[in-house]
Amino acid sequence: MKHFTSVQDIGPLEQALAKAREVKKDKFAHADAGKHLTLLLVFFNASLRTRLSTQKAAENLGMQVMVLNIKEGAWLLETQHGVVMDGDKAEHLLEAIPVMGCYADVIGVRSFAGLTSKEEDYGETVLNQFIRYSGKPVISLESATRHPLQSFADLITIEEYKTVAKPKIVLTWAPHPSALPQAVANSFAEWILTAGYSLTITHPKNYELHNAFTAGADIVYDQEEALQGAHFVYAKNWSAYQDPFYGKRLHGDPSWIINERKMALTDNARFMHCLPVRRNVVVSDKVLDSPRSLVIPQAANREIAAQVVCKSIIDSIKTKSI
Ligand code: AN0
Ligand code: CP
Repeated sequence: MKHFTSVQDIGPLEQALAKAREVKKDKFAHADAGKHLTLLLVFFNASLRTRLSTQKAAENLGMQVMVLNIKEGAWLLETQHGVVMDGDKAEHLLEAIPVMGCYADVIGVRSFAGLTSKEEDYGETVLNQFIRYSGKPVISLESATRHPLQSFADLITIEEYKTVAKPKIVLTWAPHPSALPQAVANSFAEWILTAGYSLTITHPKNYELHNAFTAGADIVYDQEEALQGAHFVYAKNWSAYQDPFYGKRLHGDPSWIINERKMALTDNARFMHCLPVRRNVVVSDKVLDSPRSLVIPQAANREIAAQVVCKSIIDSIKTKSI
């Protein structure tokens, strides 16, 4: 694997899931594989799970890990080309990225959607500059349009907890007080559909996602109808994708919360969320605290997903296939 930015990069999912099961059996089976290789994790946005799980996964493989938080102690970075840099940004990505590439063998990048320009966000302008100018393998730690490490962990979790071969999986929009990216929802849809599962997506009108991610899913505007018979309920807020509403929080209709009454419509479904989650806005305490909730196993599987990805990149570096 050269870069890891979407489900396309991981190869056949059956093999990736088999590797995840191997990692889970013994996290330290390849404890020296990454010796003398350095992973740099660059964060343009906040993170709890991604920073900890990816660092842990890389260290399980013997890699050295450096973390750079752009908003805490680094020079603020200009990302646009051709601008007169007389504002608050002291350094350009055009220098910063190749410099990072001098010190790191692999670079992980978190850069959320700005939600002001669909072209910039869906053109992945920051992630693509890391790929282009670092000369090193790049791992997405959530880019403008996707969060593949999260979706891989979500798929591992579904494989572990499913009780029927073809579960009914429902992705539901949920309320939130601010405008959030579409990345988690896009990626979840992409991975679940690529894995061959049927997916139902439910959201209020005007919250339609980009059909490049959702083609093949059933879109149901009535949340209660969508939840009927579900085995997994994956809740997530996202802002509008469609024009003229791109990046906007159109409303936070509280009736879309996931609570016990909604879960009672399902086939004893498991509740999933990538975290961080707003209690009693997205989901009620009772659902989140119930034994049906998988949010902690999902977070635990982030380490496993990251380790499969890091190992695959290490193998490519060592065999000089990249
Ligand atoms: C982010 C998002 O919705 O993309 C990160 C989720 C992993 N969530 C928030 O900003 C609350
Ligand atoms: N789920 C997830 O990516 O969490 P963080 O934003 O805390 O990394």
